[in-house]
Amino acid sequence: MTYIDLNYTPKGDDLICKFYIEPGNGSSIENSSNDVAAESSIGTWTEIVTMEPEIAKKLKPRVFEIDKSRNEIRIAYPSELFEYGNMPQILSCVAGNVFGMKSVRNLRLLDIEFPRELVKSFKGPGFGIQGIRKILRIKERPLLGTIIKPKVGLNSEKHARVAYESWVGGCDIVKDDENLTNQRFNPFRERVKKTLRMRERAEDETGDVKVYMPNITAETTEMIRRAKFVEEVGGRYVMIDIITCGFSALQSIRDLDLKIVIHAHRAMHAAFTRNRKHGISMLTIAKISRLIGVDQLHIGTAVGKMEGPRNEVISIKDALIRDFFNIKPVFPVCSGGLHPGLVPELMRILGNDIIIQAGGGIHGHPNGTESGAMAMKQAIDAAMKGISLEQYKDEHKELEIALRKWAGSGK
Ligand code: RUB
Ligand code: CA
Repeated sequence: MTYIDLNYTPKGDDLICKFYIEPGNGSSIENSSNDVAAESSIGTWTEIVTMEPEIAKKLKPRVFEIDKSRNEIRIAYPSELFEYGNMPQILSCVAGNVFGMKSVRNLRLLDIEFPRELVKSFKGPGFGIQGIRKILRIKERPLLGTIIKPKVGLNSEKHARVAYESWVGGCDIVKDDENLTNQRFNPFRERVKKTLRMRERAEDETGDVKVYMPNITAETTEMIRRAKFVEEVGGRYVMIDIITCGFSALQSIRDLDLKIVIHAHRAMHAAFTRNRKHGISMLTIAKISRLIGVDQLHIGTAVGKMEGPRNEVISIKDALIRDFFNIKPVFPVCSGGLHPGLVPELMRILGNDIIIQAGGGIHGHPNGTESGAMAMKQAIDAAMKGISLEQYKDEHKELEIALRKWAGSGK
């Protein structure tokens, strides 16, 4: 059976996947594309006697585009192939066995276009950018967050203390790191209670709204207990390592419909997003996460310590905020190796609708966390006013010290 139909025009309810493809030994791009379309839908390695013409008629996908100069193909899948609202099932089709077939040497899922009805079967973010800006009462500037450092090791008292210093220095958001959950040296419930108490103190002292994002990452039922606990004790946010937990676990949290913003950390994504020829693009992960319903997602920085080309980071940001049927826009989070000296460039590339997070770039300030937060906030203020850091630092000593310490780093 051939799945190639270059005259096919996709229908409105088709799901369209764009792949980068390198044929395996001896195969042509046409044959390999055919194999990908077959394995991800109704076919297998040989003709089968159980195949009925009706099945093929209803469920057969079409390879409708083959661009040999770029090794890119597009496949249109009839939406009947998919269970609505079931992301694991959708991915088991279009991002499942295909990556392991001998027929492809390399295969990368570059993008998925979801049809309206399938989109409508997911909730999307509960809050999104507008909802979050409303909670924090910040209209235009980027939000400023920090990750408590060291990543792990502080006890709950010290953790709460560092959080407090970050907030009074000017951070809006304080978050746990991706590998801090419920270790003995810093138990989850104790940490949440103590840190939220400090949040109230910081709010009283500054008159601003502050938020804490405890990392609830765990086995799903435990994660649900933790999310409910956060809501009970007055938290407004949770953070989840969405790749290590899995999309289904994420959906279980989203489906609780708590009055809680969901921050998504993407630790482990690079195991399959980094290789430009094989795996799944971060753009695809971003779209999936938005559909299921994260409110904030790490997208990279285009500057700083983490890998990720500038144009790719921009396209991920665009995918999080552009119109997507009824699905709210997700707040893009820039994080990884950031410090005040990189802020204007970051805002120039990505705009103001971002969350800027710094861990080392705040807690590494020679005068401590509070000064570190002040320096980051000063850098944002300078960029918002269109004043260069060189000029702004003359009147802002925290910024001046930070710029000196990290001169040239991350550029
Ligand atoms: C950053 C940090 C985050 C990274 C992850 O700390 O803890 O885990 O942002 O990378 P620091 P990404 O500011 O000290 O570098 O955001 O690219 O997923
Ligand atoms: Ca981290």
